[in-house]
Amino acid sequence: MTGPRLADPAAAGGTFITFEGGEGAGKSTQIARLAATLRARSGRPVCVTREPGGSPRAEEIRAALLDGVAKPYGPFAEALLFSAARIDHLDRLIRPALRRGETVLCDRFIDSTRAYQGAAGGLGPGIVDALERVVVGPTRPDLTLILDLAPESGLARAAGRGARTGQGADRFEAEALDFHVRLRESFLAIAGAEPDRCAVIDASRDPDAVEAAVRAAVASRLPALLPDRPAGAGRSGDAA
Ligand code: T5A
Repeated sequence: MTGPRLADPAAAGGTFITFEGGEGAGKSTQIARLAATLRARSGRPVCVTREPGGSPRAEEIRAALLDGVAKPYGPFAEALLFSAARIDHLDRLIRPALRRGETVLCDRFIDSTRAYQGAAGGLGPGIVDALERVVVGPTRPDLTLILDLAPESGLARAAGRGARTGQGADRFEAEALDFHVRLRESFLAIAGAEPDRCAVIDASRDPDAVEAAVRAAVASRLPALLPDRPAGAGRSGDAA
């Protein structure tokens, strides 16, 4: 067990890391890089997943949410749908992987509900907290990396990718700039309120520099995951 979730019986042995931030902050890019590093160096299996989604049923809910199907019903209904997807994701993928001792890297989790439906969407903190308690329970991240970037830059990156792939803005990318400004403030406030769990990463730099900052945060917060030398390497020469 590398993290502080000893109270969570579902987590025995595993480590749960989440990536958070605004649109186009570079989470997917950095998760792929960290997964490759951890696979090479930690000696533990790594499970990469995302929210909304991550399990077949949750992926179906994701498609509806990103198409804006739930938008007319308001942030509470959207939060309930994100929660329904999260319940399935936790039960089918995250908790079993943690029980097997895997390192789970998840692109977005509870902080996105706090920021998108809560702070930016207007859903009261009482409801957000209550949903978290009943949906997530003790399965909390050991470490949350918050990729911080000016919303204008993140939206431009997302738009650039959309132009290359032919995909238009999704339901949340299409929100007005002040929504994205509130998101950024909310993620920074979460990091300020929970410094033991969260590390803020400056995501405005080039991908290699961001990767180095992510690695440094993981190495300092969860040193068992990033030993100085790859797991199993150089055992015969350890005394040297
Ligand atoms: N949501 C989610 C809620 O409202 N409530 C919730 O509870 C949850 C869980 C998910 C949406 O759902 C919302 C939030 C989201 O709006 P999504 O498609 O998964 O939708 O959206 P994002 O998580 O924002 O994913 P993106 O792919 O848009 O952003 P990423 O993963 O942060 O960025 P990434 O790595 O794909 O990079 C975007 C582009 O920038 C480039 C990449 O090559 C890519 O083209 N890039 C960089 N360019 C310059 N410098 C760097 N350092 C770069 N890093 C990446």
